[in-house]
Amino acid sequence: MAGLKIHLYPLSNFWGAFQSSGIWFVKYLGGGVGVTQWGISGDIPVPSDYDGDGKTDIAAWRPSSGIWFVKYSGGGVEVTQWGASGDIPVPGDYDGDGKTDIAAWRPSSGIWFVKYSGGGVGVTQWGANGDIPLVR
Ligand SMILES: [Ca+2]
Ligand SMILES: [Ca+2]
Repeated sequence: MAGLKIHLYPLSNFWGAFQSSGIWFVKYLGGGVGVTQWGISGDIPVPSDYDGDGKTDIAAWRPSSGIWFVKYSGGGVEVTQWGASGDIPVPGDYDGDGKTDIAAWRPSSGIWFVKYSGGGVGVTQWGANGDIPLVR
């Protein structure tokens, strides 16, 4: 495992560990563990509840192409191009419908690009290069 980074997450229904090679190790709060290959080396883990069922979905963002790979906890997969190389993924529920919205923040311009789960797009300039975007 030398050279592999592990990201750890406390999430709604599991503890997640994303290995930089693209392997997820999941420990469910209700018991049991899972190992899933989702993403590749270089991807950024962006787990959140994209389908709004109350359970976290495994997801990865690929900086080289800006493509999001979401594996819905309720079943199904979404592959969406959103953002570009150099952006920082900032998924969150911006429209308040209970489903996480795909979003990217561009450090060079400070612009937030939000793809609302309820439909439509939001583009907002807020912040500047060097800032760290926070989403809750
Ligand atoms: Ca979910
Ligand atoms: Ca939403």
